[in-house]
Amino acid sequence: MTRNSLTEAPPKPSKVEEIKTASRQLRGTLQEELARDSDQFGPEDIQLLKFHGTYQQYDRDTATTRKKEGLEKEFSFMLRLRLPGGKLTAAQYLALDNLADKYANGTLRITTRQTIQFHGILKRDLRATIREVNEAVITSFGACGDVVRNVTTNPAPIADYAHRRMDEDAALLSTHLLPRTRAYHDIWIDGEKQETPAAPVDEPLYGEVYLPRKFKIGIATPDDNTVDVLTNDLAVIPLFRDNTLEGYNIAIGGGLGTTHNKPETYPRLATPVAFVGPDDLLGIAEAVIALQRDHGDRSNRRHARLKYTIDDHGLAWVKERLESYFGRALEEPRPMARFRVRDHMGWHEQGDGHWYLGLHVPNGRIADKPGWRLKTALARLFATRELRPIFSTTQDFLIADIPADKRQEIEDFLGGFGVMPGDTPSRTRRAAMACPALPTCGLALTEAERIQPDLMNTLEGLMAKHGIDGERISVRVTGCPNGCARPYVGDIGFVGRMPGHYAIFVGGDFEGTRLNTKLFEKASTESISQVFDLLFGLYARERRDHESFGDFCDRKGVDVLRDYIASESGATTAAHL
Ligand code: SRM
Ligand code: SF4
Repeated sequence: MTRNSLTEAPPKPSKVEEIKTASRQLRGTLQEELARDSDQFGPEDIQLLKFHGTYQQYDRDTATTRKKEGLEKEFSFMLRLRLPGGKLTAAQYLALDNLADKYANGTLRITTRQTIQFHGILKRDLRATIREVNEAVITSFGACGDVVRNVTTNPAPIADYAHRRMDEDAALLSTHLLPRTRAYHDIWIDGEKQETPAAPVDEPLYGEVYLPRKFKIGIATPDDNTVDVLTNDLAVIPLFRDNTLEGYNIAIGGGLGTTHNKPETYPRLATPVAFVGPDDLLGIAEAVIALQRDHGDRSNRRHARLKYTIDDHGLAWVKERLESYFGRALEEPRPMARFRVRDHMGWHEQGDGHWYLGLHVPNGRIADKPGWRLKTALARLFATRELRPIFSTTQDFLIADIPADKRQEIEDFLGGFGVMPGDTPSRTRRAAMACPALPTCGLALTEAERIQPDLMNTLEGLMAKHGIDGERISVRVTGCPNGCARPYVGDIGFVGRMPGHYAIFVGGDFEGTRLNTKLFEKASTESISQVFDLLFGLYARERRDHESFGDFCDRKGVDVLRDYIASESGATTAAHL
């Protein structure tokens, strides 16, 4: 739906656009607010805080009771960091571990974009936390907000050219695409010392109002699509041959956020549009960003991602504009192999005489629990040995650079804290993800992280009952349709609908190349077990050789599966759905 510029007035920019415009390059009144004795920020500054990597949240577990008692909500802040490719040093990890205890809720949360979030920071500690993050040579700037977010790539520390190059590209894009404003530095790092108002700096890429919406970049080879690269606004797919980089296939317009009952919002996988040479990565990234900056919808934030810009204008129009921003004709995307996803859990050789160990971290929450003191174990491990931490886009942790002869010692060390790398959970459990949802996420309609262990127990029990427990099925749970744990590309997606009820999606693929389809709009948690008892039973009986659960559901189609469930379960399940 392109607008006729001669006859129609331009649509009114959204409120957030007005806030950005008036913000003096993302400053707003953050500096003044920080000096104020209060536990929260005003509504306009809350929007600007996001660009600085932090969200104002409140404890949703206590809010209702406190309201009844006439008390205010308990406000605190989530702080997200920017760690391209999930890579950091041991010293940096130790600094973050320390900050989790000093200012946050004592946990570190690995995100689905392979970085870290702290939860529970009080306003009075926010500046100190950000300063100390900065002292560890890490930034939270641009981890959220309408800019390029953390760039994701393959987590594996394999000592070959392809992996090194992908890490370098992630770091290069991340640094090059950071906003230039000095607001972050002035507010959080220099803080009170600043006396004269800062002069505006040039923002050559983002301009005065930054992007219409968040913008995500992922890098992956077809050989290992752990990052679900096609869910990004800009998917970079390097093609290597004989240890040289031929160039990059470029796909654009991935994005998953939707809104219940608004069919005009939808998940979308990125469409391949071009192939560019090894030296053209920054050029093509800037071209795609400029296209979205100039043509993205700034009036409606639910319609502001690149995926809608592409679908509204059509691919031919988009390609033409892209070529003009890029400055020359674009080559068609080159053929590439079928996508695969490798399992990074357990022990793997790096190719340089060292090994890496992948540890599954349920929902990415690095914490100490009775009998499983992962947080302490990791802190002591990195404090006493020359090893390297890495976060994955599956919310897991890799320990890199382990000498071959130290493997047993590392296992024994971790075992002392109840962390048993040998005890790898099932292939399905290792691939499971859930978003934080309640109690921190202000948008959550249901639980996700907190119900995921029970849900996985149920599903694993049913898989064992039907003799399919050796299968690898991806299960992703979110507390609302925004899709933070990428539920629309898993074999199975549970998407929070209303308390105790989830929309169920099936038929995606493990490789992240096919969206799944909604099977039920609103299933109660009790009915989930009955639905999957029937589905797994059917799959065990009727699957073809080597057919995955996602492929099976896709082949059958949701209408057939729904009819089958209705006929087998009669009124019982239907009543709960
Ligand atoms: Fe997300 C908003 C958590 C990855 C789509 N996301 C949020 C907020 C900040 C809620 C809010 O706006 O108030 C959540 C904070 C919860 C909390 O308590 O911490 C939140 N998103 C997360 C994380 C932590 C989930 C996780 O389990 O790890 C992930 C952090 C990634 C990072 O490090 O940058 C996270 N979010 C994603 C992904 C997956 C991805 O990028 O690979 C998606 C789907 C892909 C996409 O962007 O389309 C995603 N988050 C959203 C959306 C919907 C965007 C849209 O286009 O409609 C929102 C809501 C919004 O932006 O308005 C959102
Ligand atoms: Fe919050 Fe929804 Fe994202 Fe979950 S999917 S973290 S509930 S915004």
